[in-house]
Amino acid sequence: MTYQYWDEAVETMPREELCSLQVKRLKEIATAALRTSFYRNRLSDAGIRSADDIKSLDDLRRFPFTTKYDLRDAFPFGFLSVPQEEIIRLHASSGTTGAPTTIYLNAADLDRWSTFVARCIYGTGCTKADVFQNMITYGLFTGGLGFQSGAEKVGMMTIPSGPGNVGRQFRLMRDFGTTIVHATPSFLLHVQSKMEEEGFTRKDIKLKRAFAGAEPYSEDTRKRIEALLQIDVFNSYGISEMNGPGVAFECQCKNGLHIWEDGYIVEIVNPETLEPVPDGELGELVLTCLCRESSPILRYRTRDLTSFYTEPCECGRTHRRLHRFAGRTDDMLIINGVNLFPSQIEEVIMGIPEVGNNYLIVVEKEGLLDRLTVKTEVGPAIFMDDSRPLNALKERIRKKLQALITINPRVELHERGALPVQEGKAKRVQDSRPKNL
Ligand code: DLL
Repeated sequence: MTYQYWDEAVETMPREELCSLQVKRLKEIATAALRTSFYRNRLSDAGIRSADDIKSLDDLRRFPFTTKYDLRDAFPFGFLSVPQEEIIRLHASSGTTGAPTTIYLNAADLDRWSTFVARCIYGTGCTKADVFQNMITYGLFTGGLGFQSGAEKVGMMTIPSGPGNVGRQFRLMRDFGTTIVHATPSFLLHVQSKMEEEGFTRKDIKLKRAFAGAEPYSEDTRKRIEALLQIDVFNSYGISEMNGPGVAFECQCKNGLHIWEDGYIVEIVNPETLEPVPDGELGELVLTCLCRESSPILRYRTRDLTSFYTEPCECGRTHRRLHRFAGRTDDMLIINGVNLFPSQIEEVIMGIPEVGNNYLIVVEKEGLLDRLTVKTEVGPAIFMDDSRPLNALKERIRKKLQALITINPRVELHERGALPVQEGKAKRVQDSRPKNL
């Protein structure tokens, strides 16, 4: 296989050189951070008063961690390191819980970000001849505009469709010959399940690839989307505090996400001790953004759980790879004392072909006990008025879940289209238990 690189020299740079580049950039970013009201005192308290106090990457361990709460406390301008007139764009995370967190970009920051996104897109094998339909939310969310500018940099014709209106999505695909789409995996599944109803077949569209991210999903979900739409699906990871998409992406090998180490310093730590975990072990991803000077964020605790691949990738890139995300530290459910990640449930149900494309996890209190119900839609081969196969399927799902998660869940089967669908990130868990009990 021949691999395609956006910037071969950087993507295959020997590790030693890559580390030197990181030190150089860390000095620049620390200099910018020392200009912000948030970091000024914190960094000098840690003994970093100028770039000269940084000699090697080990010095990063002296930097304090930054959390979402810090960003909220310093809202709106505590992280700004340049005069506001230099800023040309702001993005904010959804802020569904509390104040939004905001990042600011100047022209150089924006150019660097779109170059990273272009690198991700190009590395999957796309070229300027492709037609790109961006079915993700635009606006303050980084997915829309972030991918838009990366795709434009690659030179593809881009269709900024945004999410929603499945019929229109298919018409755009057919009329303009869309070859690549970008969406959340849950929206891709929703789009696929509506294809027939909207009067389309696979032959009407030229789709080859999809970029799927912004929310966790299992390997079986990837395979399901690939099989149903007959395309290649590439995992895409990003987080608004680190610009948004373009942080880590799968290459043509589709085997783990390369994280761009010329743009980010990557640590994986034990979320309790905050000490680095041994290579290959699961831990919390901590990122230092080296590519945005106007609102620097250092050692950011993402809450996302992943691990490093220990062996190099076949494609020749030297930037390390992350395993598919296992969930977030704050996503973990504790059900009658058993720890459970929603991704474990998805792993089971998306591997069962008779199960449909949508599901919901419901947790309630029943007396003193927690009760877990897994609601799934059924696939097109299952009919809701035939109770024998329905009951057999229910029992199969229940047993498989119980074997993996050691909790005995209630399983409910629903007709196709009966469970709620979000245009943005899927809301997979409804937890109605009283808090702090
Ligand atoms: O979701 C940025 C993005 C846009 C990524 C488009 C990919 C594509 P936030 O809204 O700040 O930013 O949400 C970031 O989403 O901390 C993860 O918990 C989750 N997440 C993002 N990508 C993945 C992925 C954007 N591929 C949060 N797998 C992160 C698992 C993901 N979780």
